[in-house]
Amino acid sequence: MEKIVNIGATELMELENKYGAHNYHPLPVVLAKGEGVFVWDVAGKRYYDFLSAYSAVNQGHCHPRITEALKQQSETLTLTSRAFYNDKLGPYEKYIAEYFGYDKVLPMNSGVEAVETALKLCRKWAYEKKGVPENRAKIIFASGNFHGRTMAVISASVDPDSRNGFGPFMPGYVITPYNNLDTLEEAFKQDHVAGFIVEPIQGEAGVVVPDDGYLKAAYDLCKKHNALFIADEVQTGIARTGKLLATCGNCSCANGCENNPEVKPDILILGKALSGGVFPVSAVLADDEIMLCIKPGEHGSTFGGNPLACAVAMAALEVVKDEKLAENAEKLGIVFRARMQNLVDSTNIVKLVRGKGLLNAIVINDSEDSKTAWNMCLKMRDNGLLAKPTHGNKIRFAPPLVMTEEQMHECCDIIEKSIKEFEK
Ligand code: IF1
Repeated sequence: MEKIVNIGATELMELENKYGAHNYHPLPVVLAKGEGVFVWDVAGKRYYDFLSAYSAVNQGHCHPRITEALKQQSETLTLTSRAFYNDKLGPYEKYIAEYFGYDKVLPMNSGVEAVETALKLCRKWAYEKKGVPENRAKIIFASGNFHGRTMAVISASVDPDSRNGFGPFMPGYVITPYNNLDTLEEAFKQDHVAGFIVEPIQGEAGVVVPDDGYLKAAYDLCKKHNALFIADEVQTGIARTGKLLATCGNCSCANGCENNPEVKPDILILGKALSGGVFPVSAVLADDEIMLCIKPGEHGSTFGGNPLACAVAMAALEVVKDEKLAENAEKLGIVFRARMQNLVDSTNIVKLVRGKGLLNAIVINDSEDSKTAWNMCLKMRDNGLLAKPTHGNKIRFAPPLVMTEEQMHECCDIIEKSIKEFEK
C-alpha cells in the first residue's frame, strides 16, 4: 500500500471524493492546523474561522488547557467502559451537574446520541411518573428543527434532504410550527403528551431567533400539561449566544445563572463545545425525579463517560468560566450585528442580520436556490475568512468566542469588502 505524504489541496480533495462517502459538500479549502480563532490550510494560508466546527470550538482551536488535559489523561487511562467505576467520572459528574444546576448527568458522546437519550428519558418518565399507557406517549417537536441524523431524530424533521428515502419513521411524534404558541397550545390538547423538545435558537434553519417570551410561555404550557420541557442546547449552549445557556435569564453567567433562570429545562441536552471540539462529548442533565426513571441496563454507551472525555470536558467548561466567554460573546455579538446592519442599510445585497451572542446569520437578497451565498463564501475564503452558506441564501457566522474586539472589526472589514463585490 502506498503511503501518502506531502500532497497538495487538489489531491487531498480528490482523495476524499474517491474514498469517502458523498454525504457532504465542503467549501473547497483543506485545513491542516488551528489555533484560537485561526485555521491554516495545507499551503500555510491563514483564515479566521467563522464556523467553529458548527459551534464545537467555542473555546478556540487547540486551546492549550484543553489539549493539556487530553495529553495527560491519554497517557494515564482512556477507557474502562461503564462495567467498572473510574476515577474521573464521579468528579466530572459532580462538576457538570453543579455547573448547570441539575441533580444528575447522563454522559454520552455525539450530540444526536444525547438527543436520543433525552427522548428515551422523556418517554420513560411519561410511563413511570405521568401514567401514560404503554406505547402511547407523544413528544412534540418544532417544525424546522435540527437535532441530528439518527432514525429517531430525522423522523421529526421536515427537511426533505434529512428525511426522504429513509422511512419508515418513528411513531409518537407531533410536529408544530416553531415560535407559535397558539399551535403549540393546540398540540398540548392531545392525550398522552410526554414532552416538548426545542432549540432555543434554530441553527440549521438559518439562525432563527424566536420572539422574546416564547421559551418561557412554552415552558409554562409544559408545566400546565404535566409534560417535560426539553432544551436542545447542543449548538446554542456553552456561551455561544452570550449566556452560558440560551435558556438562561439575564443574569451574570460567571455568577451562576442557574440561580435566576428564564427557563430551567426539565431535560438539558449539551454537546459540541462541551469538549471544546476535541472529540465527541455530550451530556443529558436532569433532576432525580426524571433521571432516575432510567435503571441499570436500560440505556448506555461504551464510550459515554470515559475518563478521557471527563478530563477534557472539565477543562473545556473551566475555560468557558475563567475566560468569561459568555460575556465576550455577548459583547462581540453586538459589535458584529451593528457592523452587518450597516451593510444592510448601505447596500442592496444583504436583506437582514439576526442572531444572539456569536451565533448570527445574514440573509442575502436573493432566492434560496441562488448561488450567491456560496460564491460570497468563496470570496471571503480568498480574503482570509471561512463561513458556510445554509439554505442557499443565508450565511452563518459563528467564530470562536476567544476573539478580541479588534479582530472582530478586522473580520467585519473582510466580510464587508467581500460581500460588496456582489452588489447589484
Ligand atoms: C453536520 C446544522 C449546525 C444540532 C443540534 C443536535 C445536533 C446538532 C441543535 C447533533 C448538530 C450539526 C451537525 C453538522 C451540521 C450541524 C449544524 F447545520 F446542520 F444545523 F450546527 F448548525 N442538536 N448540528 O445543531 O449533534 O450528533 O452532530 O454531534 O454535519 O451534520 P451531532
